Amino acid sequence: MRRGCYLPVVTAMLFGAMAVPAQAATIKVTSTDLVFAPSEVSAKVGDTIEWINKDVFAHTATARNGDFDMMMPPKKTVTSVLKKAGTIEYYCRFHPNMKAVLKIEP
Ligand SMILES: [Cu+2]
Repeated sequence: MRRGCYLPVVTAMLFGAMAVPAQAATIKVTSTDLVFAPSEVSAKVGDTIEWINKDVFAHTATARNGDFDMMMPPKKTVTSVLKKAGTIEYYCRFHPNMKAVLKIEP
């Protein structure tokens, strides 16, 4: 009698697993007083980086190898999904002393 109930539940679980890749994480990088924190982040391809700018001026997260160039308006949060593996040094184009590293595993 309960047999009919199982199939839709199992199907929903399977689709859910496919829609959301396992272990995808959201990692926060905060810019405060001209400093990226944490200054070194380990992530994986598919993870999302949440760039949180707590300063009253704009920053960028600009990869030295050209992989990304995120603009962070003052007091705003922007997100990007990591697409390529590698160890990427990045900096702020407006404040070149702001530097940090993103280690992205495949
Ligand atoms: Cu800056």
